[in-house]
Amino acid sequence: MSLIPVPPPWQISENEITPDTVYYNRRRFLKSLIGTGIAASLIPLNGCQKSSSQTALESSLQLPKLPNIQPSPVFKTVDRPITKEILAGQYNNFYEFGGTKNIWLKAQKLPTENWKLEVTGLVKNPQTYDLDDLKRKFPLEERVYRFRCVEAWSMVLPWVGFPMKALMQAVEPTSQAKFVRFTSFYDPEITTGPGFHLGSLPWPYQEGLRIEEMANELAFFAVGIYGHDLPKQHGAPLRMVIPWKYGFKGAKSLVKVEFVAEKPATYWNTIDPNEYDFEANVNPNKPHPRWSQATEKFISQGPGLSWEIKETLPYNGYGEYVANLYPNTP
Ligand SMILES: Nc1nc2c(c(=O)[nH]1)N[C@H]1C(S)=C(S)[C@@H](COP(=O)(O)O)O[C@H]1N2
Ligand SMILES: [Mo]
Repeated sequence: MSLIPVPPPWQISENEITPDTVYYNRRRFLKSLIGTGIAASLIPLNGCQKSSSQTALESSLQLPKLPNIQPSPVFKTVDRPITKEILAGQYNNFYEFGGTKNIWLKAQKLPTENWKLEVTGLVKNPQTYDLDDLKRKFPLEERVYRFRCVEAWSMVLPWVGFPMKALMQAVEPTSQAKFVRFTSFYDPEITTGPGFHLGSLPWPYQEGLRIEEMANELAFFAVGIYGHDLPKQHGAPLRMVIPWKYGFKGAKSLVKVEFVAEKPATYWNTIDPNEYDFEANVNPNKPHPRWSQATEKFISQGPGLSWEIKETLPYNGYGEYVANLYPNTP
């Protein structure tokens, strides 16, 4: 796979793309919470560092191609182009490794060898899978999905993976299972994001779905992107992709999937339930308490970081598949 060199200014800082108020407030909020200067951890790059970082970025994306991937017959295009790989691979959120948009580099510390996914809780067949098991047992396909972050930026990403409902069929949830808790990799020796050692943030990163949401055709486990294994910054080796919800619902680097009876506590919802609700469906008519969700900054082709303002769609454009899950939403 040939990578397009990143044109200067290739290193994107979040305040170039997020409205200043958003940037300031989300950062200020975290800052007040953990008492440390997150904005200060943005690394200014000089020419020398730039080229070594650029090489590091390119090599972080040069990963084994996944063989025999079928394109999904249904989810193969959307109304806008696929985001350039080199932009998607350097504009990430992964708070375990920091609160800035240069965490793609810090995330390279994530150890992905001998990865295990434990599937447990209210199921008939609890399982512990390794990555090869997952890739062998489940039908891998490529799905091109819109991706919308709660911070009002968006991309289109070509994920490779399998539907969550295939995993559900394998483990057979019992009738008591009403919710599912997803847990990300956690090791305070390695994941050195802001406040990690202060004990004030609700690590590990966890997310949750209702069981009917997990069973929806669209809910997806990704083991790859752009035709190859998942880069660490995207949540290697396995992450959730829930395209009709805000990006934070898609926990990265999963180690555990647990079927439970009660609604699980989740990371952002625990930090601030008014700003990050459990359901978190993309909804242009429901503003975030501090900004509108009516439009989004679509990051697509570059060169460098550029975006187009697009209208945000209800359920991120996937209403025909998921609106029936929410009969009480107008
Ligand atoms: N474990 C973990 N998962 C996470 C996050 C995180 O900080 N930690 N950030 C979330 C947010 S806010 C977004 S927008 C997406 C970003 O995914 P990407 O970096 O692959 O685009 O990951 C989500 N999953
Ligand atoms: Mo996000």
